[in-house]
Amino acid sequence: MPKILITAALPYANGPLHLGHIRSTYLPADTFARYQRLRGRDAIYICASDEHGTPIVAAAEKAKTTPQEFVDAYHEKDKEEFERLGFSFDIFHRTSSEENKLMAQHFFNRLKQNGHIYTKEVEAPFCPNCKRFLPDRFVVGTCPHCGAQGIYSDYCENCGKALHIGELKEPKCITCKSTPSAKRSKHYFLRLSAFSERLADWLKVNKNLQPEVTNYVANWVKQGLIDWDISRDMNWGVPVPGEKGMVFYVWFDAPIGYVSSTVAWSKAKGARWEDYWKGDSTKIYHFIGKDIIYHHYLFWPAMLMGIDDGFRLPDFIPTRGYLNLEGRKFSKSKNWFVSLGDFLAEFPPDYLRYYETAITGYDVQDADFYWKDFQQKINNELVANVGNFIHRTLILLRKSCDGKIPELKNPDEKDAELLDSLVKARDSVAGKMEKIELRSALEEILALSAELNKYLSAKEPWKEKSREKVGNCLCISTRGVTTLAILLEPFLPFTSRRIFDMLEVDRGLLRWENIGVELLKPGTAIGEAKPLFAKVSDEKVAELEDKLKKQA
Ligand code: B3M
Ligand code: ZN
Repeated sequence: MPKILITAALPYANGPLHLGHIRSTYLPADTFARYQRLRGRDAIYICASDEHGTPIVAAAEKAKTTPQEFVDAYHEKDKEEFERLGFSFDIFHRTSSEENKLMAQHFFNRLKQNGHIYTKEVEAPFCPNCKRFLPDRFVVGTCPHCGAQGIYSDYCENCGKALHIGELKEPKCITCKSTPSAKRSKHYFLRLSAFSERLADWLKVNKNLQPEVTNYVANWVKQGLIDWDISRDMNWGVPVPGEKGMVFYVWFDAPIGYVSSTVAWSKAKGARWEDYWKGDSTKIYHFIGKDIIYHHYLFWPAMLMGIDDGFRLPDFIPTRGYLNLEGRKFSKSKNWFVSLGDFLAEFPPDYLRYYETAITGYDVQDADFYWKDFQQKINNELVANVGNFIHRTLILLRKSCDGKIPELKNPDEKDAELLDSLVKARDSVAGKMEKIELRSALEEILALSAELNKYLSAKEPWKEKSREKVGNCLCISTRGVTTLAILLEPFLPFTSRRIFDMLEVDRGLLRWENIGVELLKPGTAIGEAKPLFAKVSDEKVAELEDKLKKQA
């Protein structure tokens, strides 16, 4: 079995996490990682905070603090919020780490040795008023490709293209709004254009990539790739070896952060990081949002090809779209957002995990977060289907069997059918999980839960006179409960553990192979049954809708 390396895009340590990032990236990656571990595979889930570049410096300046203090605070905050959602990173590291500095410089030195990096004098935007160079997000203007306004100078968030130095139209300094002048400066370039053919080939042969994405990335390649400026005239970042006042562009050292964070993890574990990054017995999955396609489908693979150091190219780059809120774009500046903290003050983390998975396909479609839709899904699916079945089973066990697991004797046809359904669901859900079809796997689990509900209702153990029949029904239903708990673990890890705890089953038995298996011997007493979920009330929904409108 190959090793599995799972990464999620590194969040900039420059502001609170919002529900959109969770949906497109961290949640699907976590669900997938948890599934792989349940199967007993050697899977690691790697993330870090992205702490360099103008996104950080500009935000720190605005907050009148230093970049260092700023990233220290957000690194801790993000880490804590991720933990509250149950994201099971094997490491949540930092791109400002020593490991990342060394790895970024290693990439640079080798790429240079291999002839892929050269220097060139460029006319760099310089603010005469602020007396500094204005890289990337220090300048806003109009996209030369699509005409969108208010665009930063390194990337157009409207058309998705990476922008190059001097390309932005009508540039303005973000601090003083004056028009920058040009000042000559020496920059380092990666010969991206020289990789065009290899990149085009890879986009074609790697059938794991989403065609809806590779189609237009291939088109970018066809239109001609421009060599990539990887250095910046500033002090915050990884220093370019042998230069003063010059650091790498944040997008040079950020993806390297995936590797260096694995290095940091491996040191702590006594493992070999190369086993997850190099050779044929590993598979690499980078989960991202659609705003960073250019960087992951072009820059990063070109770096991996150019370094020629045994690195594998990405096997999968699961790419998902944006999340809107009540029909409008999430916007911090317009106060149209729900922060993670706000959400978790009202509801358990598994509610968010459930809802966001239920509205997210394996594609770049945008989705919409509506409080009413959230309520519907929680009440009709989680509460009325899964919660109801589990609660009914445990209550009936108390009432009819003294809270002890009955024996299975002479199961009838319906009983046998149901036991068979558990095993069938295991294999079919697995098939979907392997393909990262998470929403459809979750739908299938809900369908199994509905079938279990139906079985329980049809059997009517509360009316049944035969002890044997009652016992069989509740024994099988309990097996349905443990099966649901295992199937749901990647999606609802907190709920799964609660179910196991309620039944007093050892959490160590939360393993895929235990689906449909007898985990509780006849005669075992189960713990107290408490409802797993509570309904979301109409009043709560009205209050949250109202709060959003008032804050905007
Ligand atoms: N920090 C952009 C973002 O937060 C960037 C991702 C880096 S992944 C290597 O969307
Ligand atoms: Zn554009």
